[in-house]
Amino acid sequence: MVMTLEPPKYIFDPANLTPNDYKSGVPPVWCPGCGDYGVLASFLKAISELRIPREQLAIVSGIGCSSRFPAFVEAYGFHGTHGRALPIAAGIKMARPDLIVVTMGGDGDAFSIGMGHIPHAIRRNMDITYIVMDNEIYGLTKGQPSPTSPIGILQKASPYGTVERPLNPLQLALGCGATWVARGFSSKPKELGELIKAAIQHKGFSLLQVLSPCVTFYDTYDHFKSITKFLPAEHNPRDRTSALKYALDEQTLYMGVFYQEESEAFDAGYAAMRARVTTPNYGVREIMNKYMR
Ligand SMILES: Cc1ncc(C[n+]2csc(CCOP(=O)(O)OP(=O)(O)O)c2C)c(N)n1
Ligand code: SF4
Ligand SMILES: [Mg+2]
Repeated sequence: MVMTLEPPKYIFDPANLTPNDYKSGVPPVWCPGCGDYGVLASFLKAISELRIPREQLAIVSGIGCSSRFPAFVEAYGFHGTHGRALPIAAGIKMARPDLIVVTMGGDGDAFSIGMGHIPHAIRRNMDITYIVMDNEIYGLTKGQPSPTSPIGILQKASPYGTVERPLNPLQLALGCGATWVARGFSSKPKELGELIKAAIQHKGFSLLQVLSPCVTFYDTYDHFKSITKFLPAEHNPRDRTSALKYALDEQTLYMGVFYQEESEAFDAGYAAMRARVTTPNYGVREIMNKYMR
């Protein structure tokens, strides 16, 4: 008797996807009203519109409320250690260059403990998307100031106000030479979804800062609504100087693609280098004979 095997249920038709197809079934545990819900909804819509097969997507995070993200998406997920999402993502991308690798996390995870990894991810231009959900606070640990908190912020851990100036993530990325830099807002889900799609489609490292308020420890909804604006049409995203000018504006938090440039991603250069290494004259013994005398 010939048996016909039914395809496993987790393989689904990538031509017919909805955001719900990417829900893992694990209900998000964020506080009601947390901006991260908006980011999740925009993300699910973006990946369904890009028709990314679930087995082609890897989501990597560190630690924080926002870093719980991989649990809620039906894809490969890696909830890593605090600040180490980028090196984990880089390792995954090196081992499986065919995967779409998206790193998610918070401002603390990215710009405090994880800060050392960012300039290197940028200069390598690995094909990784980094979505930083910036609530200007450490949410998970109950409201300590983060590197993006404004000066003077009053919190339990800073009862007399902080004296440190905030870091500007877009200035950092542009200054390090990033090939794709943008800012979105969780309360603008349609535009945020488009930014997520563009970030994933960019060949190289993309940094998307998403303003995503923490309603419990530092509710910035009204502030962000009053200070955000889309980049004007005359801004040319291929002009790094113009991008920096808008990134440095302290009166307005501009949203949109600040900068984009097509240049060789790490993966392509690395593959070409490997092809040179594996030629017969470059076996381990030959290399040792040549260089290790
Ligand atoms: C090595 C280490 N140091 C400190 C912590 C404590 N810790 C967990 S999450 C976090 C900050 C999270 O802030 P952020 O990345 O902004 O995420 P949010 O919760 O705001 O989304 C800290 C300090 C930890 N888990 N591991
Ligand atoms: S503590 Fe803040 S960041 Fe964390 S889930 Fe609640 S609202 Fe969101
Ligand atoms: Mg945070």
